[in-house]
Amino acid sequence: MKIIQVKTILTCPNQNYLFVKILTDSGIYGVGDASLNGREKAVADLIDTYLSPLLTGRDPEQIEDFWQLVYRGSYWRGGNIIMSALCGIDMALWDILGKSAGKPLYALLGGKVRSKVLCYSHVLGGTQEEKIAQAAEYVQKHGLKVIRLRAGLPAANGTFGVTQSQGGPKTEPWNPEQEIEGTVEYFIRIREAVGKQVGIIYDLHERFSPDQAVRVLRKLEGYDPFFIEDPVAPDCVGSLRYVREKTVVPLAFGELYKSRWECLPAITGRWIDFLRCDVIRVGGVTEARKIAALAETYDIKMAWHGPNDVSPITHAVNWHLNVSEYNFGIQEDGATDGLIRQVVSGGPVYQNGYLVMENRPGIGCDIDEEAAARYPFCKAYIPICRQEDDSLHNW
Ligand code: KDG
Ligand code: MG
Repeated sequence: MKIIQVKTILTCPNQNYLFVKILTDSGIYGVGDASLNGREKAVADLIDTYLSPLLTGRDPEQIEDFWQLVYRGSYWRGGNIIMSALCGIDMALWDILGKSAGKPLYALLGGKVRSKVLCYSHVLGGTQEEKIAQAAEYVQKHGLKVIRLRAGLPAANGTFGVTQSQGGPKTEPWNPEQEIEGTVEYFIRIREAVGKQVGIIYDLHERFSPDQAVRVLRKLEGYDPFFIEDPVAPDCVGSLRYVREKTVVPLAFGELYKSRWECLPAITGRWIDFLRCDVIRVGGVTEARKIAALAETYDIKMAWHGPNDVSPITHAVNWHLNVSEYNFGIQEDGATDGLIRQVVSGGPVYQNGYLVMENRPGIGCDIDEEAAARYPFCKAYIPICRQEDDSLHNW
């Protein structure tokens, strides 16, 4: 079998996504997700200009060799743009392998060790009252066992998310003292609303300094968080160690890591309980399974990043990893049931607090290219945060 064409498909069904479709001379094709929120065109250009010519004429089964060719062969290693491009291709190659073997991806990864996937969903809503009502409703209506809250002035409207502001990024305020108080108050109110049986996750989104993070986490210790996500930024490894040494709250970390090597200090130091890498950001299935194996070695559970800015293809890949990896913890399920469902078919669906998926060869998703063309790319930015003195802060 030989690769005859590599296509990039950039589409904006409410939110930009970048897909890769690899066609072979056997008629089998594979699909992958290379979406990188706010920088999609840069990834598409890398694939179209540099990577597609390297793929054409190759045997699609040489997945590891192609991964190494892109990672090491370009000399300039890693980074979000290269790794996202690599992921789109890597996923499509695994999809081709599964389809040609007539097996779902999880079977190629060693087979199922579980039948369904525990997941958590986001509480969105506007005011704190609306969010509290929404949390209780989610639990009741969808049977969710775990819910996720997020940083960003809980009492204010629309302070989190992706904007399609053509002129530039939307600016959101950041006031750490207000946020520390708001986070703790919000968490306690949600705990009271949903009871002890429901797990609560709080995403602090890398915004606090180490000392602020410790203040929040210590206040939350008595309220049984399922885990607290990204209390500090990943740039300074000592920050995470500092936080770990000062709290017993379960910690989840890693959506900004771009490689196995970046994860290593947190894994070997066992500063975290859940590793939350994003499959797209680490270069696809090939790297994801190595990362999961490393985490298993150190008794750390996987909680793959699954926001709504990755497509149902990535949610499906997450699911295949989840059912086949021994050290699975929980799966984030950012809502994927908007317009994107017109473009991508397949992927996991809810069933009473779990994610299940139909048994199909490969990843189990397909792209409707005509539907994708109906939603052309629309430049968008991730918001930024500024403090009261106007200085920029991590969003
Ligand atoms: O594009 C940025 C999002 O992927 C990120 O903000 C989502 O933090 C996130 C999460 O945990 O889902
Ligand atoms: Mg997060």
